[in-house]
Amino acid sequence: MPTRAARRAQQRELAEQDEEQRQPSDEDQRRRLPWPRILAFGLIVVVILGAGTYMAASVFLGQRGSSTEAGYLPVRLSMAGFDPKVIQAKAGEPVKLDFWNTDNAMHLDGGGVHTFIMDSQKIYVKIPAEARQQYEFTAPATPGDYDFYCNTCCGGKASPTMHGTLHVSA
Ligand SMILES: [Cu+2]
Repeated sequence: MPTRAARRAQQRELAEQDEEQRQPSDEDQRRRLPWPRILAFGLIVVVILGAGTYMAASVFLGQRGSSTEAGYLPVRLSMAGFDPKVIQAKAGEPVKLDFWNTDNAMHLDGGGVHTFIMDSQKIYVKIPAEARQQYEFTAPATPGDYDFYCNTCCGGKASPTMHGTLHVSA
């Protein structure tokens, strides 16, 4: 019969052997595991950077629409038409518009250009792709609703979405 001490020594030896046998497989796992983690980490980085870029771009475009030169009304031009569609003015007084075209050159047939045209006032303004442009003119002396439109995209003058109204009050 082995003594208790001898049995304990044997158990310790067995435990050590177990650990030795386990170690290589642990190392294998360590060698194999990082790859999915690295890929997941990379994916997260890409998603975060993408979201950050998108948000930065939105903020930038948003600023173009809200913070503008004093007295100028931001008017956005896009495939959806004019925003706002109705522009308020006082008869005979200056109308100051801050156009910003949110489409890029790849977007439209005419190289991304939108136009602001008022036949009644002989106004023709061309706003290049992804550009901002201030324009000032004098409102008609006669109160009423005056049509304006864009003729470079989406059916142009024939398309109702490409029209807007200058509402002139006395
Ligand atoms: Cu247009």
